[in-house]
Amino acid sequence: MDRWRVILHLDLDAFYCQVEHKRLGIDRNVPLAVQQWAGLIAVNYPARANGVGRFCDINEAKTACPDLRLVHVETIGNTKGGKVGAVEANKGTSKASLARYRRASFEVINVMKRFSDKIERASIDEVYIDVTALVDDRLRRSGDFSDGGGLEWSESHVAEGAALNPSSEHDIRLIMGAKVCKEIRDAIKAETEYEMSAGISHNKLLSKLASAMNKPNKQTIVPTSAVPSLMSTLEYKQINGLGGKLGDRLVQLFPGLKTALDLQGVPREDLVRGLGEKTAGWLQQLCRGDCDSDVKPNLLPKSLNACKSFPASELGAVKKWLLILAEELSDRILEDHEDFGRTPRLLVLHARSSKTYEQHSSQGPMPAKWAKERLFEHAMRLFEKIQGECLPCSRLALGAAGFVAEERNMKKLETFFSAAGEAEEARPVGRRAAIGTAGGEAPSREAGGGKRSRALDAWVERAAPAEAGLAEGESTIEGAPGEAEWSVDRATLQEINRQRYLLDMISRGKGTGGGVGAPGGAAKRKKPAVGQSSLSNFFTRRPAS
Ligand code: DCP
Repeated sequence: MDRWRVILHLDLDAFYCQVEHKRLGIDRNVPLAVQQWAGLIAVNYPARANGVGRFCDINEAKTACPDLRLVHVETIGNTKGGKVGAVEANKGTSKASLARYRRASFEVINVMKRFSDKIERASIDEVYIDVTALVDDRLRRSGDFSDGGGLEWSESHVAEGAALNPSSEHDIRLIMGAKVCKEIRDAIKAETEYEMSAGISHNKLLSKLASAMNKPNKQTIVPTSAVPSLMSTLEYKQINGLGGKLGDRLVQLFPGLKTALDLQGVPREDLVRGLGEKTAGWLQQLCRGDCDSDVKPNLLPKSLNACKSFPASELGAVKKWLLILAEELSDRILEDHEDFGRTPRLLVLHARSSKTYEQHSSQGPMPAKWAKERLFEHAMRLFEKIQGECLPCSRLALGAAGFVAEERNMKKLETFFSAAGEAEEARPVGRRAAIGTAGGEAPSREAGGGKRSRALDAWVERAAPAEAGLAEGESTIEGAPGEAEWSVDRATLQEINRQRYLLDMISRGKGTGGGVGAPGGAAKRKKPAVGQSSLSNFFTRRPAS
């Protein structure tokens, strides 16, 4: 285990409930739950104390806690006389919209960005932050902690049964990480009102386990000395990645084993026989509390999606849902454009057949205008191509992908990504570390001028559609299509990849101009120099709508 790293996992407590408390001005001590149709999807801690849980139906919840305030998630749709608008929640005619929770999530991220530029959004309400470099800086500036003197961790819990050793340099790093974590949580509380629980450890696996140990609104440190006892009680299915199909396979292969420690005892050859060499090695590491996965900065979503599942439906109902999905996607594209100045080049449709349960996909150029009517027309054309295979249909997902930045909006993106770097620069000992989207490996920092241009060309040439962000949906879209199915031409894909490269450079704090990578200092930003002419053509060459 790399015990030099310090990784935080922050998780908003009863997130949707907090958003509704703030939006509606409801006191936080009032029991509250967020409802979606007949079920509860979020329950606040006062309601939990009264026996309300996500498993309750509305009547059970009301019986257990008569004072419970129920707030329905925002809904979108409900076509009336051809018009679309948000009206009464009705599962048959409308869909849930997460817009207000997504906005709240970005408010929180905006505060976090001031502290670190290595932030990975794991879901709408949880992030990993790699604060290793910040901890280095703080320790360097704060002097010698070799005797642990002056370091305080009373604001943090420590995993049960473990103790911090103030003369261990690794534990000192975690204590400093805990101080940073508390600062981040305090700033978020002060600026957004939202409360979070957090975990502090040396890797993503342990910090995620830690953040759940003392909820709500508390933080927990897991030092390596806690790992043996933690693994002896931890049900392996609770480990990130072992809850789903792989977990089921493990139950099948090794019935009777429950904890991570139990799995540690399985001979390697048995693991290899059942799961293959690679998975077996990875699993053995996980069961020892080890995980070398990096925090992958991913603040710019690669695609925007609107999805809906419904009972088996014929064409009439599919049209109705597509109109509603088009409305939601239109809002999301406009909001994204406002925030980041990007333009999606592809419209992607996934539809699931209720007969075969297979998902089919179809995609084409994004219309130039993003009004819901235009998206709907284009989506219908995409659906017509695959309707033979997916009618009756039980699920639709409409997505925007293949984003490019308009030249005039590059600045907007640079500003978005430079927030963390500039905050650091303002401090006496600054640091500008890499930040990136979760894209492919872009050419190295040292590359400059013509060298970088050649590196760019090579990278573009290598890039497959997946690297253009085309095949990766948000978690709501499964089964992304393969390369052969993409109906856009190779030139468009190459341009999208070229754009991805530029965005990647910007998002890594390298700017787009010749001053990129000046050692030890902020990147000077000039107008894009790389691929300038083809980019200019590209900006003016919008697809026909
Ligand atoms: N959510 C949802 N459907 C689910 C589970 C959750 O829509 N089946 C939403 C509502 C939650 C949010 O996602 O507020 C985050 O989910 P979490 O599992 O993190 O739970 P909470 O944040 O609500 O509570 P906790 O404090 O236990 O993390």
